[in-house]
Amino acid sequence: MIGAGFMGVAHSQGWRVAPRFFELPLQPEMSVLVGRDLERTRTSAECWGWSEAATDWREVIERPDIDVVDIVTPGDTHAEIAIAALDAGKHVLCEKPLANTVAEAEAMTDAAERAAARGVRSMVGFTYRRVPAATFARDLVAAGRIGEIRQVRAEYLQDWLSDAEAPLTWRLQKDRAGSGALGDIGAHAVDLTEFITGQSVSRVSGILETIVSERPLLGESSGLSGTATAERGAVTVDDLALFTGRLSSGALASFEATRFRTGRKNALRIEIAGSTGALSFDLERLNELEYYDATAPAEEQGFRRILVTEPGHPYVGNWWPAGHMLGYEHGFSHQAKDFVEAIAEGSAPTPSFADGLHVQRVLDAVERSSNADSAWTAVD
Ligand code: SOE
Repeated sequence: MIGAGFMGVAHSQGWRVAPRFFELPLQPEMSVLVGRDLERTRTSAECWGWSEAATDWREVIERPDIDVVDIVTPGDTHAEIAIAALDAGKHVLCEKPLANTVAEAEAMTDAAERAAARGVRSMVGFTYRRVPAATFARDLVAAGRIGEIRQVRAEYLQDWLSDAEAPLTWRLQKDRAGSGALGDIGAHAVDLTEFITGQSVSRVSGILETIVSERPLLGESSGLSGTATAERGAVTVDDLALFTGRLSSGALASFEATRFRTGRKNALRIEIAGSTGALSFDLERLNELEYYDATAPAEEQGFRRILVTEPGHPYVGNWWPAGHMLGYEHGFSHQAKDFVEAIAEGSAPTPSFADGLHVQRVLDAVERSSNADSAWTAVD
C-alpha cells in the first residue's frame, strides 16, 4: 500500500478484516506499507498490521513478491504510481478521484486496458457503492421497484472546513488535489448516482465557488486537518460545487458538494424519484434506506424506513447476527473482498478505471461550465 495517511488506515482496516469475515478465494498478505518518513511509516505499519515499512514505492512495485498495489496518496501521484504498477504486472486499487486531470485519467485507463489483456486487474475506490444500503438501493432500482427515474437529488455535505482558520492541507491545493469539494466529495455523489440509477451523466451546468481564499499553512498534520502556523497561503480549489446533470435517460439530477455546510458531518445523500416509487439514502444513517411505494393503496402510502441489517441484504450476512449495525469502515472490507474475488475469478472489477475516467470527465465538464458562466457543457 502506497500512502499512510487517513485513507491508508481505512484501507488497512479493510484488508485486515475482510479475510476474517468473508471466505476469500485468495488470502491477502499485508506486505509493505510505503510512506515518506521511514520511522513514522514503521510505526503505522506495526499498528495496522503491515509486515514491512518502506519509502521508495518504485522499488516496492518491482518486487516479485508483490501482487497488488493499493494507492492511497493525494491525487497528484496517482497516475505515475498506477501506470508503473500496472506496467509491472501488479493489480491496482486506486483511491478516488482517479486522477487530477482527464489527461492523467486517460493515460491510467489506457494502462489498465493494456494490463487487462495480460490478466492484470484494476479498480477505483468509490467505496460508498459498497455500503449495503447503497448496494441494496441499486438492486431495487434494477428490479424496477421505483419505475422510470424522473429526478435525482444528490449531495455530499461536510463542515470540516467551515472554520476559516483551519489549515491549508493538500486537499485545498489544486496542484495536489486537482479540485476541492468537487473532486473530493462531489466525485462520490456522481459515482453513487450513476451506480444506483444505472445511468450516466452526459451534460452539466455548474458553478464553483471558493468561500475562504486564504488560510494558515499546515504545521503538523492529523487526520483531515492539523495545526496551523503563522504563515498564510492561498486556497486554490473550490469550496462549493453546485451543478445540474442530464442523465442518459434524459432525467435531470442536481448535485451539491461542500465542506462548509455547518452541522452536516458526512451527509452523502441521494433521493431518487421514479414513476412508481422513490428511494432516499443518507450516509449519516447508513444502515437505513427510505423507500416509497407509489403503487400501495393511497391510505398506506408514505416513506418507510428499511433497516438494511438483514442477512439477505448485500454483504450483511457475513457480519453480525440479524439487526446489528455496520459503520463507515465496513465498505473498505467489502471493497477488498470484491477486488480479491475479481482477481481470483479473472473477472473485471468495478468501478473500473474507465468508470473513474468518466467521473473525471464529469468533474472537468463542471469546471468548464463554471468558467463559461454555467453554460450547459457536454461531458465528453
Ligand atoms: C474528506 O472530505 C473525505 O475524507 C474524502 O476525502 C473522502 O473521499 C470521503 O469519503 C470522506 O471525506
